[in-house]
Amino acid sequence: LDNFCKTKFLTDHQCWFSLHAGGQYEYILVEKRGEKSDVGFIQLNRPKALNALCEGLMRELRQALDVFEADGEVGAIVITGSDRAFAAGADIKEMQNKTFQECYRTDFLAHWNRVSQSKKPVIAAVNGFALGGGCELAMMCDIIYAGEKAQFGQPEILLGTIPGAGGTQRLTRAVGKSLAMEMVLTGDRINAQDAKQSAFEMTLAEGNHFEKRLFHATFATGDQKEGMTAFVEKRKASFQDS
Ligand code: CO8
Repeated sequence: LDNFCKTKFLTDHQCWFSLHAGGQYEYILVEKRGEKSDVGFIQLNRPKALNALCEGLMRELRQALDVFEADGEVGAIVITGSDRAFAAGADIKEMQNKTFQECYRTDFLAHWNRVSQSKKPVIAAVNGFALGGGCELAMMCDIIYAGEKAQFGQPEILLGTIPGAGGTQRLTRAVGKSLAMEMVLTGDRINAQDAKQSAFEMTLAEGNHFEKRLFHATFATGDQKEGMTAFVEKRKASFQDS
């Protein structure tokens, strides 16, 4: 992104418009909104996959955040999805066949934290499914506004894995230990009313690091392979505790 703008000698503002007009983004829609064009608006736009967070989408999200952060006109950033889905989680088809070694060596999905590192306030406007990584993405934002149709959940257990982007940590702080454990251990979802609880703000580095290692370790199990394969093959998983 930097190179793109630098080679064209663009200012941040021009860079943004150039990217926008040039359709550089495949998985997100990006524009500046508000009377003063001071709201950076990012819409996840992968409708056929319910905004599943594939590598490409997350890369573009980081790029858009970089552009808005560097843009002096922008005061706050909004991340949203569609009525049907904020995001249905990390892309299961993309990670289905990863090995433990690969996850560990590449520190799989480590860069997802970018959203929580934004220097400008980030608001998640959530409707529809906010599941797994989608729920975690929403919780990385500073404020969550949830619509009537919002459904939050951490269904990783149904895939033979665990939350890997802060779910075990941020959810606990957002809805309390009891409900968080219930959600993580059953995969059950909650709606906006249930989720309306106290705010959270933590650094969470240690907890997140520990969680990431355990998340990676699930890729060494047969149950993760079975859970994700079953999802892709549209059948119920048959877990063997392996
Ligand atoms: N990944 C890939 N594709 C997906 C995903 C996903 N997470 N969710 C939905 N899709 C796809 C489906 O495969 C389907 O595509 P196709 O038509 O090509 O088969 C399309 O989106 C529509 O989905 P459905 O037909 O299943 O739609 P339904 O309305 O019947 O169901 C659900 C909607 C309930 C949302 C269902 O799609 C579902 O259960 N999705 C999976 C939800 C899930 O398990 N999310 C967690 C993923 S794991 C995760 O996020 C781990 C995060 C770890 C982060 C670590 C960071 C360091």
